[in-house]
Amino acid sequence: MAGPLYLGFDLSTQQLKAIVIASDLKVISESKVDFDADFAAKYKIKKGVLTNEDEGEVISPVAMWVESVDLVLSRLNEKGCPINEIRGISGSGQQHSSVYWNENAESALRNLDSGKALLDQLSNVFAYEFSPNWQDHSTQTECDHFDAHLGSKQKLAEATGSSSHHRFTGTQILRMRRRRPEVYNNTARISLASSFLASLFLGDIAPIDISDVTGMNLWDIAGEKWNESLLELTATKEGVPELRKKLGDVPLDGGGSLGSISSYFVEKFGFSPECQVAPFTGDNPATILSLPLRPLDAIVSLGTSSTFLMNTPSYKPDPSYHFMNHPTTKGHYMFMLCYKNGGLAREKVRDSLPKPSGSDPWETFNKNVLDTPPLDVKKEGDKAKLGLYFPLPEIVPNVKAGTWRYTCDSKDGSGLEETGDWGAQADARTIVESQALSMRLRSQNLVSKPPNRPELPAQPRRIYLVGGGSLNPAIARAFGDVLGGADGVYRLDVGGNACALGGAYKALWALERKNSDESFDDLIGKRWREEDAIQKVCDGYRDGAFQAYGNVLGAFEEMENRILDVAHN
Ligand code: XUL
Repeated sequence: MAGPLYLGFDLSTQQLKAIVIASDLKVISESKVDFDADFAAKYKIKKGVLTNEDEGEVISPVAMWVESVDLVLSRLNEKGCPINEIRGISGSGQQHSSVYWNENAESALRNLDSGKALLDQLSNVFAYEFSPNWQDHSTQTECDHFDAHLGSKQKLAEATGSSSHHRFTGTQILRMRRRRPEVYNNTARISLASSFLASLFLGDIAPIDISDVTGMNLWDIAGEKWNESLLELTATKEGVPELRKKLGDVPLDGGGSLGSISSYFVEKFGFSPECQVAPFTGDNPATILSLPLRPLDAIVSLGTSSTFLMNTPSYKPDPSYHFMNHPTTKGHYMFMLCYKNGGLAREKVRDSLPKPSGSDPWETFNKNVLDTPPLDVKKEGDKAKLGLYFPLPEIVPNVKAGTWRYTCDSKDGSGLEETGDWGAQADARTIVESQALSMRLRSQNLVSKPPNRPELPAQPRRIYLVGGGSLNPAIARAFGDVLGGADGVYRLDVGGNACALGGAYKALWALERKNSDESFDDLIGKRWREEDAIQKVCDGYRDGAFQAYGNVLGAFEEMENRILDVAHN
C-alpha cells in the first residue's frame, strides 16, 4: 500500500459518509450511514430532518449524528479497512447547522469509555437536542435585524461575505436566544456541524473552521476576527463576552493538526494513537477541495439544489451571493451561489413532456434541449425566450415560488416583455439555460480572458460538473453553451462523494504539507491523476452561442428585477 492512509467524512443532511484514501489519492475503502434507511423509525426523520412548518423550523436530531459515528466506523471495520494505517482525519459538515453543547460536554468528551456506545455517554451533553438545518427558514425577523444592523445588506455582505440568510448561523443563534432563552443560557459551547464532528474525534470541543465560520454572518473577513457589532446584535452588549466563550477562538490556518484522535476510537476501532485530527470544514468548501481547483475553474453542482463554486483571489461581495474564506489558501475565497431550485425544477418540466418510449426518463427532455437552438431563436428576427422556473421559493434571487416566461430581441435584449405559456418543449431548453444564465450573470466579474486562449472572451477556464445532473449530456452541453469553459466541460467522477473526498484530501494536505506555505493545490495537484478523476463531456465554449447568451444577459437581469419589484411591492 502506498504510504499512510487518510480518512474523510461528510456529515450531510441525509447521510454520514466516510472515505479512506492512500497518499497517492487512491480510494481504499468507503462506508456510509443513511439516516432515513438506518434511523427513520427511531428518530422519526424524513430525508434526514424533522420539520415544524408552523415556525419554518427544519432540524436534525443530534443524537442520531452521534450514533451514526459508531455505525459508520463499524461498517468501515467490517469491510476490512486497515484503520490502524490511518494517519489523519478531516471532513465536512453541512454548512450553517449549529450544535449547542452544555457544560457537561467537555468532560464527557475527554473521558469517553470505549466499553460503551458513544451516545450512551453523550446523551446529556447537549443544551438543545436538535441542530437547526440549512433548510430552516424560521429566522426572517432576525435576518431583517442583521441586514439593517450595519446599515444595509451590502454593508453586511462587505463585512461578512454574505447578506443575511435564514440558514446563516448568526441569525439562528439570535433566534435561539429569543425563542429558547433557557437553551441559550445552558449552552457552554456552540459548534457548527463540521466542528461538532471534529470534536467527537478529538475528544474535546474543536474550534470552528476558518472557512465554515464565514457561513455565520458573524465573522469579519477582512479583520480576521469576530465582528463585535454583530456579536452585540446577537447577544446584547452585556452578553458579548459570554457569546465569545460559547463560540471560542478560530484558528486562521485550515491545516495542521488539532490534536491526536481520542483513545475511544483507538481502543474501539483500532485507530493508531498517532492518528491526527485536522480541522473539518463545510461541505461546499470541501467540494472545492475534491480536486485541485485553479482560479478561473468553476464547479457546478447539479443536485437537488444547485451550487456554483469558484476559487478566487478577488473579494467582491454582493448581497445576492456568498464569499467565504477558502478552506486551505489564505487570501483566496470561495465564491458561491446556492440555489434551492435545481434538479426538482428540471424534473417538473421533464414530467410535463410526453413519456419517453425507452428506459431513460430524460430522453424526451434531452432531445428537446439539444434540438432547440440557443434561446429558441430558429431564424433571424425570432424573439429570444427567457424564463424562471421556481417550484420552491428561491434564494438567488430571493423570490417566491412561481414560473415566469419573457421574450426579448435576441440581438440586444431590448423589448423585454412577459408572455404566456409556450409549451413544455421550449421549457426544456429554457429552464436549463435560465439556471446557467443566472450563474453567468453573477460570476461575470470574477472571470477573465483564458490565459492560454486570449482571443476568447472572459469565461471560466474549466467547468466541472458534479451531482446527479452531471450525468446528463444535454444539460452539460447547454451549460457549456451558456457559461463557456475555454478548456471544456468535465464531469467529476466521484459519485456523490465529492465532500468526503475533499475532506480526505484536506487531511492529507494538512498533515503532509512541508510547511504552512505549501499550498493544497500544489500538493494535491502533483498527485492528482486527471484521467482517473474526470471525464471531458463537451468542449464548453462555442463561438456564436456564447455571444448569443451575452446579448441577452442584461435582459435576463432586468427580468429578475421586474419579478423582484412585483414581489416586494
Ligand atoms: C450552503 C448551503 C447548503 C448546505 C448543504 O450555503 O446551505 O449547500 O451546505 O449541506
